[in-house]
Amino acid sequence: MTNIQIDKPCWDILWINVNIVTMASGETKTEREDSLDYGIVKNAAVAVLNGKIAWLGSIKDLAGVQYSVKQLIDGKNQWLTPGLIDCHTHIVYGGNRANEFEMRLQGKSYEEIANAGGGIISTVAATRNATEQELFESAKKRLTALHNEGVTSVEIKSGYGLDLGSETKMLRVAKQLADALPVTVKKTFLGAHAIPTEYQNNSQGYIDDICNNMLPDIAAKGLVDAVDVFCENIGFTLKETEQVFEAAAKLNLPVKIHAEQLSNMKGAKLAAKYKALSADHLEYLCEDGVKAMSEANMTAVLLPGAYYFLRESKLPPMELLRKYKVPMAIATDSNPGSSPITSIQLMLNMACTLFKFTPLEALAGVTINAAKALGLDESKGKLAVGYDADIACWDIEQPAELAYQFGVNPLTSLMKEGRIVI
Ligand code: DI6
Ligand code: FE
Repeated sequence: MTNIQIDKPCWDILWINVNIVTMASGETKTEREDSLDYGIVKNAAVAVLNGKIAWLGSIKDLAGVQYSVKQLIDGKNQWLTPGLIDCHTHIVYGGNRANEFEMRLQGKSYEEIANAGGGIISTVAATRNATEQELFESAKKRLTALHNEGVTSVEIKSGYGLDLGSETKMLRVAKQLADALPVTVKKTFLGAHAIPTEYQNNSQGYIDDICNNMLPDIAAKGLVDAVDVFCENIGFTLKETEQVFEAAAKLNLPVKIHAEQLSNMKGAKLAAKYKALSADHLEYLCEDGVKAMSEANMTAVLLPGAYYFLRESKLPPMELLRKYKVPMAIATDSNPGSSPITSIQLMLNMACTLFKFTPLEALAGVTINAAKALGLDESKGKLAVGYDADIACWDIEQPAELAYQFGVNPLTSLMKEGRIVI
């Protein structure tokens, strides 16, 4: 009798003695979409080849597999999750706004400070004055802090330059960060974040500049993955938002929106018309908007750090988002004004304590659903064969611990596209 010769794979790395949280659930596509599950496999193994997950499953099933491997990692019964994804940040900026924090505690509101020329505009001045190197150095510290907590992908928005040169400078820094650290960076153009002083009382002039000049130029340089607008009573109107979305559509760029953070402007519904990747903040979102988001297959990005730091009291409509099965992501919104926070682990905790997420929903919010908010859900956000080997290893006894406690960092190792980076 002759043995059938099977080409046995030679894996780069094999994790053994691990418990895995795949975040992949259900047998059929419909089930997968409708149910959220940790997708736990205890006593598991994960094989990595060419930066991708090549095999995963129970160690028992591994016995029936023919393989060889270059490097074996003993996970010592720790837990693996997908690398975490912070899908909404503004980490590139000059200066800080501790002075405004002090003013708020003396009784001024965030809107009052913004209307008096502080707020976003004060960070714009500091960002314009900063050199590219200075912006890079300060943002690198923030990105390193996120990375040290298990983050392997991040979104970075522009929006503190508000002119062609300065917005380009910010997005170039975002690109340099991707080269400097083992983190995937998605770059979002947020030129429509505030009206710069040059265009005071001429918001239409600024929108025209964005649509006809800034966005096409920056997109041509390959510095934009998506386009965002701050649609708000202290930001841009629905009509202005739509003009920016039209300009993005012409360039085939996906859109996102800051909507319903301080008031209900129906921004999420408008974004649904443009099949936006996500609508973000959403405390004031109404049922109409939730329905529209659900129909457009959008992700809701909720930002507990901004809610906490601004001492807001209106909660996002969690029950409606659940009812209409809108995937919910969470993110740091890391920025100098409303969320000077660079801890994704704190967001996991706050999503539960402030927004009533379950620990499972919170973890989905920084993995599978965060990937969807960035259009990365075909390659990142879960542990599955063919997906990128972005893997975080945690010294915990159960996955709920990731949201339950805060302060001691349980991350023991981090893999980025097949490479151990921590
Ligand atoms: N929403 C926010 O929470 C941040 N930007 C935005 O559009 C605030 C930005 C800032 O205050 O600097
Ligand atoms: Fe934001």
